[in-house]
Amino acid sequence: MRKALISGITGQDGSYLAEILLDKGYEVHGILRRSSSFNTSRIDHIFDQLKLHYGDLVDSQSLSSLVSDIKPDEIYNLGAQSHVKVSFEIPDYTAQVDALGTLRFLEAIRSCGLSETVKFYQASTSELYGLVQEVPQKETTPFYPRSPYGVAKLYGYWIVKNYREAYGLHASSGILFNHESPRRGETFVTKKITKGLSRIKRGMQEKITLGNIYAKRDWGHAKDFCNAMWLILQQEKPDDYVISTDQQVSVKDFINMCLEILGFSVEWKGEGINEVCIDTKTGKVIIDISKKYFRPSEVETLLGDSTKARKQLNWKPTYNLKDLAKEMIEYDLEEIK
Ligand code: NAP
Ligand code: G4F
Repeated sequence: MRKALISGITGQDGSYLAEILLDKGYEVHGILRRSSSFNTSRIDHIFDQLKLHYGDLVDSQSLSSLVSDIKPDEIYNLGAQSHVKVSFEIPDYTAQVDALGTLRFLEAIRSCGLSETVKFYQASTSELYGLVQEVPQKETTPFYPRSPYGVAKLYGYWIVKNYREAYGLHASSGILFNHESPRRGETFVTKKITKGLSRIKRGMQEKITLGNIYAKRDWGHAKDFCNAMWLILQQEKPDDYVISTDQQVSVKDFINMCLEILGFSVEWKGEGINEVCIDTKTGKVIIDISKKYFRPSEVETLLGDSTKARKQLNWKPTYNLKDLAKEMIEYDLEEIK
C-alpha cells in the first residue's frame, strides 16, 4: 500500500487531497498542529481513516521523526500561513513556516536517507507573479512577489528546485492559481462574499465590508486543483506546473454573480472607498468598502496559462466559476439553517 504524508491536512486543500488519496487506496498520514480547541472540522468525516500525528513546520525535529517513522512514498507540503493580508502583520512567522518550513521538510528527507525514494510536492502559488510581468502567466514568466507571503513562497519554490538539481530529489512545485470551495477559510474573499450575502439574504447580517473589489483573479475549484497535485507526483520526472482555469474575473464580477444566484436586485453607487451596493428592495446598503481590507501592496491581476499541465498531465478543470459559486452558496445557506 502506498503511503502519503500531508502537511496542512486540516486546511481546505489538505482535506480534499486526503479524500482523493484515500479513494486511490493510499495509507494517508497527516500533520496536525496542536491547538487549544479542535480544528479538524474539514476532515471529521474521514477522521477514522487517517493517521494523524502532531508536528509543526517550524519544528525540524518533528518533521524528521515523522519522515523517518512513516517512510512515505509521497509527501505533499500544503501547510502554510496562507493568508496574504495577514502576512504583512506576521511576516517573520510567515517566512518561518512558508519558506523555512519547506527547507526543513526537504532536509528531513535527506537526513533520513530517503532522497531516492520519496516524491515531494510543494504548494506553490500564483502570488509569485505578483506585479505581473507577462499576461497570461506561465511557468517561464518572471516572478515579482508583492507580499511577505509571496516572498516566502518564492523561497519555497527555489529551494525545491535547488534540491531537485543538487540532490536529485523527485521534488515538484504546483504553481496554483486561486482555488476555492465550500471549505474555504472564512477570511478569504470568495467565502466572505458567499457566506456574508447568504446571511444577509436570511436576515442574519446587515452588510459586508470589503477592500479592493477591482482586483482580478483566476478562480478554480479546490477539488480540481488537488487532483492536479496527485498527477504532478505521478510523473516520471519532477517538474513545475501552472494550474489554473485560464479565465479571469474581478472580485466585483464575482459579487454580482453571487447576488444573481441569491436573487438580489441591486444598484452600485459611488466610487473608490465610497462605493456601495444597495439592495433596491429594502434600500439598504449591503456592501461597503473600508481601507482596513486593502493591502500595503496589492496583486491587481492574475491570469494563468496552464497549457503545460493540460498537455503533460492531461489535466483540465471540471468546474466553472458559476457552478463553484452556486456550490459555495448552497453550502452556506444550509449551514445557516
Ligand atoms: P489553508 O486552508 O489556510 O490551510 C493551511 C494549512 O496549513 C492548515 O491545515 C493549517 O493548520 C496548516 N498550517 C499552518 N501553519 C502551520 C505550521 N506552522 N505547521 C504545520 N501546519 C501548518 O490553505 P489552503 O487554501 O488549503 O492552501 C494549501 C496550500 O496551498 C498552502 O500552502 C497555500 O499557501 C497554498 N496555496 C493555496 C491557494 C489557494 O487558492 N487556496 C493557491 C495557491 C497556493 P491549522 O488548520 O492548524 O491552521
Ligand atoms: O481571497 P484573497 O484573500 O486571496 P489572495 O490574496 O489572492 O490569496 C489566495 O490565493 C493565492 C493564490 O494566488 C494563495 F497563494 C493564497 O494562499 C490565498 O489562498 O483575496 C483575493 C483578492 C485580493 O486582491 C484582495 O485584495 O480579493 C481582494 N479583497 C477585496 N476585499 C479581499 C477583500 N480579500 C480578502 N481576503 N478580504 C476582503 O475583504
